[in-house]
Amino acid sequence: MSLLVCVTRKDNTKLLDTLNAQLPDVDIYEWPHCPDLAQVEFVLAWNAPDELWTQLPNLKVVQSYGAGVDGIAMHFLPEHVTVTRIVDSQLTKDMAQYVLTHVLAHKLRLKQYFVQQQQGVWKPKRAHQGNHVGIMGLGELGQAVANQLVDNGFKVSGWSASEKNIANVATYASQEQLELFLHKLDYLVCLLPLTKHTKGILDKSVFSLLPNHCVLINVARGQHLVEEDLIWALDNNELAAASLDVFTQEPLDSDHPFWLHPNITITPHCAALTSVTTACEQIAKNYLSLLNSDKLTNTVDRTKGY
Ligand code: NDP
Ligand code: OXD
Repeated sequence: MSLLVCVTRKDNTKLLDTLNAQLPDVDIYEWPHCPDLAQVEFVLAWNAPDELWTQLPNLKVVQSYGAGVDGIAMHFLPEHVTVTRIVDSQLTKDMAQYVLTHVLAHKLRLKQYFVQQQQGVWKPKRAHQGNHVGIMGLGELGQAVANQLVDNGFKVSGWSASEKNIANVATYASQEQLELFLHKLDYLVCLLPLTKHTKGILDKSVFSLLPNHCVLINVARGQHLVEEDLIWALDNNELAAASLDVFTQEPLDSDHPFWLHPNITITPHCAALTSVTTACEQIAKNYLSLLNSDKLTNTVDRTKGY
């Protein structure tokens, strides 16, 4: 049995060194350099190409090299294949701090003062008063973000597929309660997984239900957002601003209109980065669990797709 690493668009030197150190007796290969794909039972994947999944007759486990599993084309995988993902307390803390920072940056008008500084303009204004943050997705990350915001004095609402009960958070569930969830928000944070139900969810219809001073923070996936609808909403005063960490195409094209839009803040998919060290501990543990026929950790519900 061997372990195949198919992590694309990243430098995998440290990942492979750490994995080899954690699993010294295991044959670890990096796609596409694998002498016998029939020996592969465990794949570590990130943005793996579709053609990989049809070449692995003995595949048993696909481990995502991140919290999201949308880069694994699950419809190619036989039903018995288990999919797992990274759940890491540091990643969760990083996400909570990223969202708090972007809410506060807007509230305190930091972008505006940055522009004023470049122009030598002295023009103080009171901070934005809106205090109500709505979070789409109340999973590992959404709940941590909710708690961080509550701890910092914000009024927090959350929306998820199933009902939740979270202290000091007003919760809404399912499509029926989406409008109710949206209509009084000052900030909308997207922390949904990317599935066929959530693709394109951040569109004109959602923006038109939000107050027009609302700020969008998308830290989930670029494909949640209909990009032209965001530009339309910002240019027509349907939304005040957006902080975007994720994009349909990454890296973002150098001529993309988001770069120069005065009301968009861009970060390069760095809100919460996978730590090689903690990820490798989880990967090694899951690999050994497969070897010993033990239960794997952080498995995904394949019927739900997250
Ligand atoms: P989880 O799977 O733990 O949580 C997902 C949440 O979304 C759940 O509360 C779920 O509801 C809810 N949800 C799913 N589908 C729907 C739907 N159709 N309608 C309403 N709610 C829905 O995910 P995580 O919190 O761990 O991560 C969320 C996403 O964040 C990842 O999938 C990834 O894309 C992104 N991410 C981004 C990073 C970055 O650096 N920018 C870093 C890490 C992750 P329920 O609880 O009822 O099932
Ligand atoms: C993840 C990410 O899903 O970094 O872990 O986006």
